Amino acid sequence: MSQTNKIALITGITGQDGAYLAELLLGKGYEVHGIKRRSSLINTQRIDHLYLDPHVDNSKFHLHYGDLSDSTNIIRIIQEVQPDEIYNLGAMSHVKVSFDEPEYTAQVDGIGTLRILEAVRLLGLTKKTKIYQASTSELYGLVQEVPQSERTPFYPRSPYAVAKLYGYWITVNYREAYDMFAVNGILFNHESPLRGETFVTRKITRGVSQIVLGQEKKIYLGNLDAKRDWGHAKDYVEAMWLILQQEVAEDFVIATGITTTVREFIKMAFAEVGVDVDFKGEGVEEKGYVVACSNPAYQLEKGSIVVEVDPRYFRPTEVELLIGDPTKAKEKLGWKLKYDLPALVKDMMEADIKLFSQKA
Ligand code: NDP
Ligand code: GDR
Repeated sequence: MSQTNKIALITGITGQDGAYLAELLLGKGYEVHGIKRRSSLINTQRIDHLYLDPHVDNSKFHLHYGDLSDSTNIIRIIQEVQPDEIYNLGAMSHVKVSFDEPEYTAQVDGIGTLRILEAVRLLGLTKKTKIYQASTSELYGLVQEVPQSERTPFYPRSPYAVAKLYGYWITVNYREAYDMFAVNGILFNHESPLRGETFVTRKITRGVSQIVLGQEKKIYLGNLDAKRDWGHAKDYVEAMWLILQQEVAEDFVIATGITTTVREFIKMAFAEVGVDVDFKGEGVEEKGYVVACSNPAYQLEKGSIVVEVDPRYFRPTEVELLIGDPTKAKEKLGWKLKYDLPALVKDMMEADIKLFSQKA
């Protein structure tokens, strides 16, 4: 692998994507700086393995306290770091929670993006620093067309998506107004063993693991009909990097091109550990039950209910169907997927079975 002496700054470094991206860039020889929020408990579990004692010479990984709601620290950190590349991954990223915290979400996900762009402009770094904005398939919201591409119109359906719509357009505007290398990756859902515990895939792989290990009886979920285009976060951070290595600043859709219901994901997760699950009933009465368990390690009774619908997880406005068209990314970036959905489910299930076996 070719080595570089570039400097990258990552907001949201303590999150799923931040952790994988930091690892990827360190592997390429980058000096990596990350912005982390102060929290009352340590929140660096996903990146602890990358962190060397800062007192040791030649450490290429540095963390700075900061917050996207505070322009002054953003300006100060960018001035200190003088990054070649900024990856703006920091966000209040939970769609359902954004209905409870709409103003905060707008501040961080929308205006936070402006703070990064404006800091780069004010510091005179427009020719030096390339900026990646973490845009999202949630921008498409209410279905206008499928599959969704760079040309599909947006129709956001949550305070999160509306805030990200501002982030998308302000990035395009700064690119056009100031000739900055500022680009959007419109990423469809991507998951991994590092996925936050309250997103649906991780909630399922954790729940299934706890159920088969006898630690829980059921998983309570919301809309089982929702369809998502799920990929692996490791593949998606590779795309972020490729997008910033281009000569021309352009926006890209990153997706697998395959969509699957939440219900099907549940079946796949149970099947991974040898449990056949099916569903019966309609709407809030729908239940998932065990048809058969072929794994002698687990004692699951045939007919036992393992999934129930709880309306508390429904959203006031839902995004029913996402399916992305990654043609442009494949052709222009040469981006390739290493994980398909079965490989993703396998990776997540193996990690969660291991995690909860240790807790037993
Ligand atoms: P996570 O929720 O795992 O991580 C979000 C990161 O943002 C965390 O490091 C979090 O810090 C940080 N953060 C939250 N609020 C602030 C703030 N006020 N100031 C600074 N940092 C903050 O998200 P992902 O890693 O999954 O996603 C990365 C980005 O990509 C997000 O912007 C998300 O909206 C977007 N995205 C994600 C997709 C996905 O499927 N994963 C798809 C498309 C877009 P802390 O650890 O302290 O909470
Ligand atoms: P999403 O991801 O909203 O697509 O946003 P999430 O995993 O939260 O929901 C996906 C779909 O599953 C349905 N669902 C549930 N969701 C959660 N969280 N919990 C449940 O119990 C549950 N039951 C059913 C949801 O209604 C939804 O339809 C993610 C985030 O990472 C965003 O930051 C990112 O921009 C988008 O993906 C692309």
